[in-house]
Amino acid sequence: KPTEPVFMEKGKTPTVFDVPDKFLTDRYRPIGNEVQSRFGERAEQRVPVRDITLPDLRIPMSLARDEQFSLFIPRHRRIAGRLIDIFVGLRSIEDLQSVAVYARDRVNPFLFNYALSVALLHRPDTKGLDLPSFAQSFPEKYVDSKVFRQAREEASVVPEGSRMPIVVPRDYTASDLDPEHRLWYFREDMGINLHHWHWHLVYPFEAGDRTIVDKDRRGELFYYMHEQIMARYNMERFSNNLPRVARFNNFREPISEGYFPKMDSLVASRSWPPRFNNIKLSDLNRESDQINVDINDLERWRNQIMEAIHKGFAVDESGNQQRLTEQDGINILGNMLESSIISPNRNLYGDLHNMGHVLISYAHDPDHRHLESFGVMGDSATAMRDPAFYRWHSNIDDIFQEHKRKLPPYTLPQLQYDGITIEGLQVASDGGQPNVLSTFWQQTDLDLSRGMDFVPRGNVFARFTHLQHTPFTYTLNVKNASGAQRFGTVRIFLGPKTDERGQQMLFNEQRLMMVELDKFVASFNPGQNTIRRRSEESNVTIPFERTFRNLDANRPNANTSEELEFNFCGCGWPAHMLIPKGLPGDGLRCQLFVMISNYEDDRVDQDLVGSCSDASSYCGVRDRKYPDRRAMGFPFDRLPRQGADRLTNFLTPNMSIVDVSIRHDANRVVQRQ
Ligand code: CUO
Repeated sequence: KPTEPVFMEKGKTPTVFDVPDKFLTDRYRPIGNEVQSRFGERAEQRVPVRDITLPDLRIPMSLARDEQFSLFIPRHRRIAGRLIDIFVGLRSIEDLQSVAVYARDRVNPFLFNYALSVALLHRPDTKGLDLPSFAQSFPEKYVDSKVFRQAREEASVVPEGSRMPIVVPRDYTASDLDPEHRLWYFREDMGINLHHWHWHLVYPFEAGDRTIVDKDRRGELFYYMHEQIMARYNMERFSNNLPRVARFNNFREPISEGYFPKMDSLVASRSWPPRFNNIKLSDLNRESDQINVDINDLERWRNQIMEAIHKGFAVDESGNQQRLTEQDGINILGNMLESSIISPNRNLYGDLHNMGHVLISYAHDPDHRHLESFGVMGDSATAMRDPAFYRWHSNIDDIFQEHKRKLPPYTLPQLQYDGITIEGLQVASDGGQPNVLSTFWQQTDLDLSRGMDFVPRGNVFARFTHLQHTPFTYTLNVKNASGAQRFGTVRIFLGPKTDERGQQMLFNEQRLMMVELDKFVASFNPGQNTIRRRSEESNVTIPFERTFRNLDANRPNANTSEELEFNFCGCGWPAHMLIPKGLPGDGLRCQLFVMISNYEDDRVDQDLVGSCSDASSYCGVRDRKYPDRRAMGFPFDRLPRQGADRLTNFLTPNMSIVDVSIRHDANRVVQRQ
């Protein structure tokens, strides 16, 4: 569609690209002038597009415009890698713009958006550009398909300004007959799915240019970010009287949890296929996707990886041993298991995690006889909606834990910080009682118009419901007996106090459900110190406005330089999901844990100015090293030392815990202002 601006649209100024004739597709070339003038009339801004020699787009164009696109499918990855290379390799922004405009009318829209986004994030000359929110470009991946018909009707009948938001029902994918459905607000949360999509955008596992993949500790971060998703999901399960996730480790067993997404792809003009209850995986042979993978392959790869873990080394493609050391083993394993192109040996260790996504996403049509595309598990933008995601990732996480279980437990000297003692710890919600956190529902409006075709234009909003909590403050009283100023990293975690049977948890189980809430560096003067920290400052989250940036193009700061920081930067756990939902009444019983570690052992010397580091625990920092030298998940990433069977026995003076309850008020629904 020649009218739709690529990434230049600023606010509501209609923009049109003045393109050389040869840029028009065959269908439009004969009526080129008419098309250009018809759409050009309303344009307030015209962007000239330079006529350049165009690169060979045959490979990117080999994916049809109306196909679904998945990074998990090797053929699609190769195609995407090619397009990324083309975009990254262009010499100037003007050339990039020309090729992008040309490609946009020819290349599959998801592929185009993905490859251009990766290129814009990684080219030195485009790092300041604002990417439109993915949820706005492709709302079809985030909301009930019914919303679109209603939105079109609203837009064509009601003038802008008088339009009412279309209310996305609270839980539209299933009924309470399905216990798994209690988790709808987590699995189908737009912010969580955007975070996951963005994370994989920042950490692609394949690209022609190795430097795009080979980021500092990316394999370890793959492990840790997904481990935290599992910890968070298990806390949410406890918040809904459900047991923790059962690993999907027998690949031949039926998957009892079905999922019916109720979403339509506007691009593919097809519904996302469902997966029925109790479906088994099958060997895949889908010629059009060039996929030929057996369950047996998954099993073989898993066994090879397990063997590497038990032997303590991987074997690379030249037959050399690569040791899985205390320091780097987890990073190598992450790349091996995911897998990424920096896996030590993709022939031997295969592509376990990615292919698990693919097998699950094609369980309904393994040989393509019904001409169906993949289910939501096949796309990082939608995978977290499916209960099977958590069963699969629980299996993946357990393989990582197998390696972690082999490492020596942390010794007391590794955990202690001489002279630093936490003497008091409290958390308080604004206007609430101490050590009680509260959650409720909130409704927010999202403008869908950018991702839909209709006239007349103008905003149409969908109103969706999500979890929210009352902001809170941690207060720490810390004694520094060292006689000098000291620096420490304050590490804050939250875990369930009891398991699904109501029993006090063993440390070794609880540690795997410890959710990181925050991490920051603080200085301690000799004597008594009081540290206060707000929940909004968390080092794992990004603020609501950034998760849904461009929500409203008319907001005061739209398109100013402040917003240019918001790129890498769309990665981060959504702030509204910082803490689990909890339970009504007395609430969910949790333990809040705080540790202060010696900053001298944690520090990574680098300049973080202007590098958007505020969700660094889960997302790293753009173009920088991971900003904490300790193993990710420290101090909970290893088995406890002898005698530390409960969290209370694990504590050293520089740690502290307090009981906290999370209370959920299901009747409180607040409209976001
Ligand atoms: Cu993020 Cu399985 O890696 O989805």
